[in-house]
Amino acid sequence: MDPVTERMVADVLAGEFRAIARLITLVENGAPAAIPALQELFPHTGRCVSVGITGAPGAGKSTLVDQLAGHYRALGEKVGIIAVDPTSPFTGGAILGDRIRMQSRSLDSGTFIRSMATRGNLGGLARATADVLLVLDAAGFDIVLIETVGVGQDEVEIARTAQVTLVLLVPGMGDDVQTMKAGIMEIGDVFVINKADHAGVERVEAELESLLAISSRQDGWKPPVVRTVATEGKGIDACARAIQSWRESQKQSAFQLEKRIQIQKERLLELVHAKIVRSLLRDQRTFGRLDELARRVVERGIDPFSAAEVLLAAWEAQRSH
Ligand SMILES: Nc1nc2c(ncn2[C@@H]2O[C@H](COP(=O)(O)OP(=O)(O)OP(=O)(O)O)[C@@H](O)[C@H]2O)c(=O)[nH]1
Ligand SMILES: [Mg+2]
Repeated sequence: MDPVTERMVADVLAGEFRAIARLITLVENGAPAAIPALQELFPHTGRCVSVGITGAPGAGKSTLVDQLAGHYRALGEKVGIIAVDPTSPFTGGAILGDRIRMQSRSLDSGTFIRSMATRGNLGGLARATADVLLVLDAAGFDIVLIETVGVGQDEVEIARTAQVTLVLLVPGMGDDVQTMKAGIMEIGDVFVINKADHAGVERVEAELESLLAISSRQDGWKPPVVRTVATEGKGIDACARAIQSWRESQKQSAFQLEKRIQIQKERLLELVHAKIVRSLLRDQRTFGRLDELARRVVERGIDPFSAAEVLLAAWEAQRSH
């Protein structure tokens, strides 16, 4: 490892924010220099708890994250916050608000806050998030809170990188609970009804409970439902307790271990996939053939399956040299 990377790794292990930020930028940009650093850091990981917080735009995720951060800070824990997709059209207006709100937190040396832009590449972002978690874990953070906006499949992927996922609902969603079912209900380990100071709490809670009653999870966990008023700090303790009880229940769980192995398997295949593609494209001739083949497929001169075979053959020929 070059001395610069070595120095950075040592600084990350010492918990230095500047080094952490620098390495995260490398991870985000997919810089090859990040790999040896992550390899070096990996043996120092495995202690940190990651919590995904997801829900509709404006549900109060940032406010809740801020409150939870305060809760864990009061217990003396080091807290990392990752806000994913602050540049989405939904949140554009909230960035400034987030900044102001989180400023008090960021002055505190025990809290590290980082925004991650999606740049239209959510698959890559889920992977990058996992690597950022690795960095923060190695840097000695006890808990990392990951805020993701939305209810789509891509957010599900990001949420899967966290150990426990909180799904935020708000009163007045009506039938939305039903429509949310497909994407997000399965990933919720804890359901939080935020803005419990608004009318309609009972209704959304009843709908949620009835949905939860008919859906049984393979791991046998019954997701608790917690009410919060994030702006007033109400229900934060209950929220933290729900996270804690989930953790306790999963420690001994063989199912949970299987799930983590499954996720790891996908991640390893993604890495291999990315590496093969990179290696394939590194060869200028193969790269040139990609252009040529794509054009021929469009012109119907070759079918895409055969074209893929041609590329793979070129890659294999290149490797055997
Ligand atoms: N009345 C009430 N307002 C709340 C509560 N929690 C958050 N809010 C307000 O709801 C608005 C949105 O809160 P945010 O925390 O920015 O919500 P968010 O889910 O992070 O929003 P995006 O990141 O834009 O998707 C803000 O004006 C908050 O002050 C709550 O419990 N009760
Ligand atoms: Mg937010």
